[in-house]
Amino acid sequence: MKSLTGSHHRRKLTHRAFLGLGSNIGDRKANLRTSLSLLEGAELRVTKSSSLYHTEPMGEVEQPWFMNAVAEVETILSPEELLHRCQQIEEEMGRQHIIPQGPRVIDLDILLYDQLTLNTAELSIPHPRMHRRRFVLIPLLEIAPDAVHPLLKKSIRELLKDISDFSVVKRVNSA
Ligand code: PH2
Ligand code: MG
Ligand code: MG
Repeated sequence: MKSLTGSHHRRKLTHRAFLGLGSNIGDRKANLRTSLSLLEGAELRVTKSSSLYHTEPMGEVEQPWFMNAVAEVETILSPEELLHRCQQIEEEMGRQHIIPQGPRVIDLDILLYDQLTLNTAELSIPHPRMHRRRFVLIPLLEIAPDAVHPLLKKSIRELLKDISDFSVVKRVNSA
């Protein structure tokens, strides 16, 4: 067995990840806030969160407007553990998987996890559509303009310059 003290690559204990939050059923603002407080715990701290945004639904499904936000988290959870934590909260909050890409009480997506790239049947990091979505990049610009997309090697600021999504993303006036 390997000695604990003599190990030359000690595993990094905390990771920085960005999560995308979305809701378009019920009290959307309350749903985003509840999901953030459910995420917090001994294994995960929410270190930054963006403003909330009213966003035009993207994709094929006709559905109500969303409220979206992003959060920076510090966590000791692995990517898979973090995914399961997000899914557990989605379930706890009553999310039903009826229509793919359709209306939901809460959607929690892993956008970035350190500079990791990962592609399994269960999970792709970075989120495969994040660079094409204003409802993700605009809130990210607010809290992490210089975060780099590990595959495209571009910052959030740069990704937004190239984007061909012109859907409406309006910051909610905080009062
Ligand atoms: N999520 C989707 C599909 N379309 N549109 C907006 N504006 N916001 C979302 O979070 C969203 C969407 C599927 O995850
Ligand atoms: Mg999702
Ligand atoms: Mg999603």
